[in-house]
Amino acid sequence: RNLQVAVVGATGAVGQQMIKTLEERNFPIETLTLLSSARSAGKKVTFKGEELTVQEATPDSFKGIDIALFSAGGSVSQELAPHAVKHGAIVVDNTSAFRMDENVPLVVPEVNEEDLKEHNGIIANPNCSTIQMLVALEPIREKYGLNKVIVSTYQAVSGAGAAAVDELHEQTKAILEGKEFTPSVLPVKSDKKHYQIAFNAVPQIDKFQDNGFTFEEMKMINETKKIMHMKDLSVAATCVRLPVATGHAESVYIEIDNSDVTVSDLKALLQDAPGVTLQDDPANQVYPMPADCVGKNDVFVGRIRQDLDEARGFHLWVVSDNLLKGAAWNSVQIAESLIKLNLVK
Ligand code: 11C
Repeated sequence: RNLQVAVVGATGAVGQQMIKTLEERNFPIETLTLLSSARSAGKKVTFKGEELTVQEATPDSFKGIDIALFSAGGSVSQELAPHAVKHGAIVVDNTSAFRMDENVPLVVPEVNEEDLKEHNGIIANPNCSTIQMLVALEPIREKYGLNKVIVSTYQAVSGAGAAAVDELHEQTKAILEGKEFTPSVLPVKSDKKHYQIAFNAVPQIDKFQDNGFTFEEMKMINETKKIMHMKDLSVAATCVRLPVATGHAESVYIEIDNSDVTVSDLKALLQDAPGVTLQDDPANQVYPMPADCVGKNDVFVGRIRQDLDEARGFHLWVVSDNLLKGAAWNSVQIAESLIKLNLVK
């Protein structure tokens, strides 16, 4: 049957991509309800050639809704997701509000789709940088075992929202024109200091925790262990923001259990892995880059090398559109999996 679907945060960077993805996938929708804060209510959005008016999200907005895709910030999810569940909806939440809650499955369909069967109304969509890394690593973990991951990220500003993209454009223009500017969004809008992002690299994504890691880094560490069901996996992350609009890149070092694996084995494995496009031909300078990945749902992997000292160590370069597989597409894919597994009543 066709479903009643709601998008909460419909005017945001991810919300817009969710609507586009629902349309592109021809998701079975009876009615699409677009919800936002009071500030954005009244805006018009086109879906399948029809102009829809965005409405203010309230606890009563979810009557009759089957699936609600949330991407309007953690506090909105905290407040409204329980109301949506009470009205019978399944919530797919793209914020960090419920990710580490043990009653909430945290799902990347290529990795742990079966966890959806344990849901209690809310399903969490992982952080963008975690998702793309795990799509690349899961086939390796499954076949050869995994015991260590060290990742450094090169993340795009759209991960911090549309205002961060505007800030990158405005600063770039100001610098090229020799004009003054005052950073006010990045690295973290609500933190004390703001720094230039244009022509820069900023080693802070989200706020610092007491252990010296940022929250983004801790998300990559904790979410990886939860999704892979490996609480003892050794994971470390350093997350860096670059002046790229869209497309996160990651340099990932892994150590596997098996000591007889070659680069060719890993390439053959990833060539056929779900959700992965292998772009790895150094002789012809073929490797993934954010500019080529924008607008595509896959995770792109290249630069696969064996470590020069550790036979079980490999280096990979992993790139994906952070608004698609990192957010909107993974959420819609979860909704498709819910239908496939017969979990939508
Ligand atoms: C960024 N990864 O690039 C963040 C955005 O927990 O869903 C996603 C935040 C989240 O800034």
